[in-house]
Amino acid sequence: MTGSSVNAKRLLGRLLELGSIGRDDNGRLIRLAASDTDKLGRDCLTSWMREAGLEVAVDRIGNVFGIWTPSGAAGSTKPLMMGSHIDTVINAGIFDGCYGVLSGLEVIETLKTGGFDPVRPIVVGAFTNEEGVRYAPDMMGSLVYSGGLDVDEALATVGTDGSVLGDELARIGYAGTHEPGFMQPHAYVELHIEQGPLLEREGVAVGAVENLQGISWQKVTIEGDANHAGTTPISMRRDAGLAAARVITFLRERAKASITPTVATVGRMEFEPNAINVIPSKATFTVDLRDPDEDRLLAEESALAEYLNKLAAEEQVTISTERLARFKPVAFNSNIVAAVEVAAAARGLKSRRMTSGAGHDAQMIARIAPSAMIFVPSIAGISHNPKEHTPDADLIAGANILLDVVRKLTASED
Ligand code: HGY
Ligand code: MN
Ligand code: MN
Repeated sequence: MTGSSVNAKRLLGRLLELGSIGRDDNGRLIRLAASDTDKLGRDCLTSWMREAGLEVAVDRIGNVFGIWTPSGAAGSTKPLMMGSHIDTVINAGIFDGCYGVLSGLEVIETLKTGGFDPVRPIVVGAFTNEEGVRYAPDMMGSLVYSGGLDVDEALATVGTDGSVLGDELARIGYAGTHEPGFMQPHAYVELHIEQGPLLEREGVAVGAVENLQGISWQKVTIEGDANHAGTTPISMRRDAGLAAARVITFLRERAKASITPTVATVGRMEFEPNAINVIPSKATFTVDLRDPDEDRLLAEESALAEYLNKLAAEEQVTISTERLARFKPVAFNSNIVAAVEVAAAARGLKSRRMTSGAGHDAQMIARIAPSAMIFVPSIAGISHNPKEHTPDADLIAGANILLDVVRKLTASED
């Protein structure tokens, strides 16, 4: 039957092509939100969308949508939406986010050329700033789209490089005109690499993602006194660097002792004056706390706050914190999760229900539409790393599951 499977060669070729865009002189893939390289990625994606005959729409926060409205769907208002992101972290792999966007485009092209006539429009979105590396919070474009953050407030966000998001979107030509949320999805399905070890370890091809853990991001600033590394006795130091190091070990010990799969990460840290023979006067760093259980996440946040107060007294430093992002755990739509399992079984693939450890745009779109995710295995669970890899057969299998689920969700008005 035509259109019963995606065009593997086209999808795999596009993943490699998009994955080659935005590499620095050392070959590292870096497409931070609203940067010049993000523009190049966006330009490539929108050219593919136009070649596929889709209407391309960009909203005010720069979310990009490829829209297919076939004759039978013209009257229907609520589209079936797929999506993810094409912005990356620093020195990224080529699949995180891009796989879901390109597979969504591939599904539309396969259905369109296969003569399928959906009852509703089908859309694929690439949401702005999912990674949150340059501008916090992460999942920003989908958060704004789902009404969780005012668009003008988001556009005013100052980045880690001092840039302003709205200015950068205008500079790269992606400050769109559509109001975020201009298309309220009938349902949303996101295909993504697992970015964890479970599927590979269990030899399961498909993850039917039923929930996603809560995320807490904050910036911590510790201020002490610069002093001479050689002459200042330990007892007289107000060492911001030492205090920061104690926070890292505190977080690790708490996470290891937690009764739930709590994770804690200090991913970014800066010292001032950052000199080999000067006791740091200031340490600025980020804390990323996550837990599938909201009460546990709250408990971890208050345990950290309490520890920071104790630490400030012990090390005679001052400590301040700034919230950067806070998202509660999200449960996905059980009917769509079941549809993923049925689709996998129909193709003779093993699937398992699972929780997402990573944040995703589906976490935000679930606020406005029934949503769910499909995972495919990540080799050794590696992601946010150029070694990120998923075998071609798994990539194509996942895209075919997305195809089958989308076909089911648009074959009739339910
Ligand atoms: O942080 C996350 O989980 C996602 O990669 N933005
Ligand atoms: Mn992602
Ligand atoms: Mn990511």
